[in-house]
Amino acid sequence: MTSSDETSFGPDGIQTHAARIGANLRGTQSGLGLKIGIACGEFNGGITNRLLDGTLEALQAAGVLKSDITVAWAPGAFELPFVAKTFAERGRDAVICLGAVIRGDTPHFEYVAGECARGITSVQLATGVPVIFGVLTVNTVEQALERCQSGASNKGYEAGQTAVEMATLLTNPLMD
Ligand code: INI
Repeated sequence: MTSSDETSFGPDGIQTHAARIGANLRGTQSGLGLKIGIACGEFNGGITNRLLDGTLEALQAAGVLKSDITVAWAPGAFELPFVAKTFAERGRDAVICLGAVIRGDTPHFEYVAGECARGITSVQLATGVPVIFGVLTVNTVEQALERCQSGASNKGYEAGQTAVEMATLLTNPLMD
C-alpha cells in the first residue's frame, strides 16, 4: 500500500458523509458463489506464480470455491487482455490479470505495459465485467520481488480482494 496517514481515510472511513447520502455502497469480501477467471502471464513466471499464490489466498479467505476458480496461462502480459475478454464473455463475475513487466534497456517495456493496461480497461468497459489489474510494472527484479511476498502486501492478494469487492459492489441491487 502506498497510502500515507495524510491520504488514508479518517476514522469514519466511507461513513464520513453517510448522513447526507441515500445509498452509500461498497463491495464486500463475501465471495461464495462468485465465478472468477485468472489470466496469468508465463513471462517472469517466478514472479507471477507468487502473485497467483497471493490471489488464491485472498479468494480462499473470501470464501470463493475452488471449483469456481479457473486459471489460464498466457505467454506474457501483452496477451492478458485477450484471455480476460474470453473469461468475461463466458460468464465470470470478475477476472484477474496477473503479470510482471520489468523495465529493460529498450522501449519494449512501455509497449507491453501500456497495451496491457489499455487492453484491460477496454475489456472491462466493453463487457461490464470487472477486470483487475494485478500486473506489476517495475524497474527492477528487486521491486518485483518486494511486491509478491506472502501476506496482505502481495499485489496478487490485493487483486483477489479487489475482484471480490468489485463483483459484489456491481451486483448490489441498490446500484439499480
Ligand atoms: N511480457 C511480460 O509479461 N513481461 C515482460 O517484462 C516482458 N518483456 O519485458 O518483454 C514481456 N514480453 C512478452 C510480451 O508480453 C508478449 O508475450 C510478446 O511480445 C508476444 O506478443
